[in-house]
Formats: sequence, structure tokens, C-alpha cells
Amino acid sequence: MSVVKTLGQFIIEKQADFPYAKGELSRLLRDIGIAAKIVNREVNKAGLVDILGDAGTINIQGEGQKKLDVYANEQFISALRSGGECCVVASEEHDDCIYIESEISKNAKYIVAIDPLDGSSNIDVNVAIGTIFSIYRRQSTNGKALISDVLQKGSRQVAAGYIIYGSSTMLVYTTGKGVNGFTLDPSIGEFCLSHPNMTIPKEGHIYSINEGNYVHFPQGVKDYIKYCQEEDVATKRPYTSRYIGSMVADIHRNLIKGGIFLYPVSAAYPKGKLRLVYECNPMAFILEQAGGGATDGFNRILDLTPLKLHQRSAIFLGSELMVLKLMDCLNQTNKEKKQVS
Ligand code: P6P
Repeated sequence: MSVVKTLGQFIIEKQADFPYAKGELSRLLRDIGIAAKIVNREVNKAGLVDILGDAGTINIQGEGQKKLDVYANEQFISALRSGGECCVVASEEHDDCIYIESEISKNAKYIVAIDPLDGSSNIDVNVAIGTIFSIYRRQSTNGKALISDVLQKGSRQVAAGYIIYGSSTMLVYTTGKGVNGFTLDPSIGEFCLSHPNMTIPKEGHIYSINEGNYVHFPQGVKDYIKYCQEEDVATKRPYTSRYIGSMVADIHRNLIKGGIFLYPVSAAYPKGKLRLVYECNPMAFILEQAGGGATDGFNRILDLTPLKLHQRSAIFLGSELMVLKLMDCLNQTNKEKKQVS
């Protein structure tokens, strides 16, 4: 009988990896885990209680908020407020940052950027959805935290993770020393280590993209899609197309099986759809820590400097060799453009 290791036990055990750690980050990760269990309870009841459907409000993205969006946002912010380790929360559901200035948080060192419930369009049709979070250490040294504490490069994250509310509920996170996955055991109400040291295969045979936007994709992306669809036994092509429309679910599958997730610029999203601070950066940190790659097509995602809280970016991330092949396709069309111009 293998010994069950809970998220709490694992966090404390790994705290030793950080010699100067005094437990603040451990407590912060614990707070996020608790909120995730509360949100999971409501997600699992969705359809049985009046928590499906629209909240009748609009977020800064101009997107209609679902009741579960609002609920999840409230739960994570409440947990971060009461936990005392977080001084600023940047949430997809709020126009501006939430500065926590309570007595319990007066010495808080950490910034949390969060998409409380990603994949909202899937909530009412019972498809997997997720929470994505990113953690930074504040750079300002005293007084109220600053927006510059939030708009740090992704390479400065101290931790990142996601929760996927699917056939089972999992919490996957990294603190820069590999990626570990925990599955919620409802019988004991604990996230238990189920996927230690997660690594993404260097090569994969799944590509995930909304091909409905094909006509507006950059030529290099079109070339890559055609590459995925060509017959070639040696490279096991054509690849399989799998797209759920829920970033956390698509990336989680590719992390386990190998594959590439692509959200290029398009007519509707000329700068890309996914948000750099609380979607692209945390997912890029996780995938790099799992041995994969993450780019906006030209730059490493983690090297981008956010200028605005809700700024968007194109993103291509997954198996290292698939990301490199995509970049070859993009670079090739750029060379051809330069030769012509
Ligand atoms: P599209 C969900 O709304 C989301 O933000 C991500 O979870 C997902 O990957 C993407 O948008 C889907 O966008 O345009 O393909 O529906």
C-alpha cells in the first residue's frame, strides 16, 4: 500500500529546498489549495444548484461573467486576504489590482495573479475548466505595493500552477524545481500526490488550435498546421487535432501526452487572446519546468515585460521539438517576406 502524500505534507517537505524560507510561500500555496477545494465543491454541484448561467455582469475583458466565475473569484480573493501572505491580487475578473492592506497582511511578501475560472464558455456544457495562478515576490520594499510589483517578467515567478476541474480535480504546480500534480481525494478532502515530477515528452503528436480562425492566422502558423496534417510515417504524421477550448484542459492533456497548444493572433484578437500576466506566464513557467517550451512566436514568453495588467499575447507552448518546428515555420515566412520586400 503506497503511502499517501498530501499537498500540505509535500509543500512542507519541499520548503527545505529554500534555505531562507520561513513558510510564507508554503502557507500561500496552502491557502490556494483550500480555495480550490471550495470552488471544486461548487463546480461539481453545477447543474444541481442555481450556480450555472450568467451572472448578468461584464468583466474588464468585455466578457459576460458566469455565476461560477464570480464565485470562484470571490473564494480565491477571500482565501488570499485571510491567509496574510499576499499583498496584491491581480484577477482576470477585476479591472485593477486588489491591494490587501490588512493588519494580518502588513508584512506580506507575495503577489498573486489569477484567472479564477478559465474556460467559462464550457461551464454550462460540463466540459473541464480550470484556475490558473502565478506568484511573484514583491520588489518594492515598504509601504503599499506597486503596480510594478505585479508587472514583472514571467521569469521572475516564484511559483505557478493550475487546478483542473475535470473527470477528477487536480492541482499542478511548480516552484522552479520541477512540476508535481496532486489529485483531490474527495473521501479525505485532500489533494494527494499522484503525478510526481511531471515532464512533457520532447516530441508529441497532438496539436491544439481553434482552426475556425485559420484564414486570419499568420502564414507561418498556416504552414505549421499543414505540416501537422501531412502524411509522413517516419514522423507519425498526420498528428491528431485535439481542442477543448479550455486552456487548462488542453495544456494539461498535452503536458501528459505530449503536444503543442497554439493561440496565434487573429482578426478578433490582433494581439492574441490569452492574457500574459495570469494565463500565458504561469502556463509557460510550468511547461518550461516540465521540459517544454513557450513562445509568442518570436520571444520566450517568460522574457516578455508586461506593460498592462490585462495585456494579451499570442502563445505557442508544449513539447520542445514541436515548438521549435513551429518557430522554424514562422522564421521561414519572415525570411521570405524580407527577401521579397
Ligand atoms: P476560442 C476560454 O475562454 C479561453 O480563455 C481559454 O481557456 C481557451 O484556450 C480559449 O479562451 C478558447 O478561445 O477563441 O478558441 O474559443
